[in-house]
This record gives sequence, C-alpha cells and structure tokens, in this order.
Amino acid sequence: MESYTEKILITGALGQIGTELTNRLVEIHGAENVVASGLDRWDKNLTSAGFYERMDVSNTQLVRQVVKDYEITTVYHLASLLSGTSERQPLFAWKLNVEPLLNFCEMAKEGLLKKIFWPSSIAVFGKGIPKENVGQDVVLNPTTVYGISKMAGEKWCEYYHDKHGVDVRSIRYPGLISWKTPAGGGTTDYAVEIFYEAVEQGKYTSFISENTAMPMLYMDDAINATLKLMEAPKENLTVRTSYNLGGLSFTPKELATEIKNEMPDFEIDYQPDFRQAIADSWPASIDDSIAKKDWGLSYDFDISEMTKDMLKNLKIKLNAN
Ligand code: AKB
Repeated sequence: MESYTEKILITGALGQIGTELTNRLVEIHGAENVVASGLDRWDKNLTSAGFYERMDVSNTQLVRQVVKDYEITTVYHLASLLSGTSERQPLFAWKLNVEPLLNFCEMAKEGLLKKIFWPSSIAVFGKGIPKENVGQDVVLNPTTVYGISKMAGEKWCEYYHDKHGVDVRSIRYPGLISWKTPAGGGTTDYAVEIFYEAVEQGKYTSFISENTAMPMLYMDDAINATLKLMEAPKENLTVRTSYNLGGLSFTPKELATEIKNEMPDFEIDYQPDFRQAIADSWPASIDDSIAKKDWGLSYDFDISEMTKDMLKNLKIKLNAN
C-alpha cells in the first residue's frame, strides 16, 4: 500500500456531519493536516481544524487553488442541500449537489487528489421499491430532487472510478441523529428536533406521521463508518456507487416511547407536512450486509442507548447556553 501524509480538506465542515468528522480527523491526523471549509466567516471557535477557508464549493477555480495551496490529498466533500430544502430550490440543489463533486473527480483524475469521500443517501431508492430490508443493487427510482441528485452523483462516482481509476468512496447515509450541531432541511430531521423540544418544551409536534419507519443512525456510528470505509484497502471495495448503510429503523412513535422511558411527562402529537410524501417514498429498513463484509461496518448504539446519550448531552448543552 502506498504511504503518504494525508492532507485533508472538508467541505461543509460546519454542518451536522462536518463538525464531528473534522474533530475526529484532527484527532487522527493532527490539526496541521486538516483544512475545514464553509460559507461562514472565520471565527477561532468555529472548528478544531488547523486551517479554515471560507469558500463556496461551486467556485471551481477557488476550490482548485485551495487544493493546490495546501497540497490536499484527501477530500471529504460534505457540502450539500438536504431533501426538504432541495424541493424548494430544485435547480440550485442540482448545481450544488452534483457539480462540485465532478470538480473534485476531475482533480483526482489529473492526479491532484488521491481519495474522495462523498455522501449519498437513502433518498436514492424512491417509489415502487420494497420497503423492508432494501438491498444494495435494487433499481433506483428517486422521486425527489435530492434523491435524483444523489443517484446521479453515485453514477458519476462509479464512472470516474471505472473509467479513470479515481478512488472516490461513498455511503448512503440514513437519517443522522446528533446533539453537537443541528441538522438542517432534511426529512429525517424530526428525529433530531424531537430531542431538542423534549428537553426545552417537554413536548413535540412531529412533521412525520406516527407509524412511518425510516432508517436512522447515531452520529458516532456514522463517523466510525465513514472513517472505516476511507481506511479500507481499495481492493476490498466491491461497490463504487455508494454503500448501503442501514443503522436503526424506527417510527416517530417508537422514538417517542424511548424518550418517555427517560422523561415520563414527554408528549408528542403529529402534523405531517410536505416531507411526509418524501418519507413515504423512502425505505423503512436497509440491508447493509455488503458494507459489513467489504470493510467491517458495525454499530455501537441501539435506539435506547442513543436516546439516553442524546438526552444526557442535550441537557448539558442547552442548560449551558
Ligand atoms: C434528509 O432527510 O434529507 C437526509 C438524508 C436521509 O439524506 N437526512
């Protein structure tokens, strides 16, 4: 295996995944080897990375310059518009979710980058696909702008790998649950909001109906999976579109029951909005056996451990603010 010092660029570094992934990458590689980027102005409390670049990932020339200036070897390209927001800004979502990925793939093709991580989503599946235990290779039929952009991105990843040897790796993330940085604009975000409202108000109105199951994952498990995939030997990887990742599968009602176990006075009601139709087109559970076999995917948190951890940390965080 080729050995070199990794110099890492993270786009969307101030987002829900970006904040936590940056911290872990800094722990592993050292702050001096990690460059965070985002749209916000620089503030020393913003990130643990050694460097911060304020940049719009759609600015191809600027991104290329940053890659060259820092001699970046590995990119975690997380900047993306999620499902709910993408429906409201379809053309912008297409541009943001697909074009910067192609820019990074072109740079890798030219030898400027060695490895790219790009997140896909369970949104790629869509209508007419069985709900339960959805396999890696089912026909994709997304009906949302976000799902279409992720499906196209996956095919571009495979294309650049097969045709040009670009080492671009990807995971189909389920809904991600975390307490450090709030999610924004997704359909699975109810499963984050519910915890904030439980701690702050003792009640929550869910925009997803009570019996709609979706795959979800606690952030610690998502970060571990991402790092494991990126560390896996190339030859072990049999999927070059994007790996299925199942995580946990539960409904708003089941999550509310878990919260009630910890906070008996917690109350929930349901007022589904436009995101219900998006959730209805997504799988309830996912088969991720290929990721387990190829690169050792595993999870540490079940729904009750996750609930306890979320409530414990949010209580500290929200009281401290
Ligand atoms: C969303 O709800 O849009 C995201 C996702 C599942 O990709 N969390």
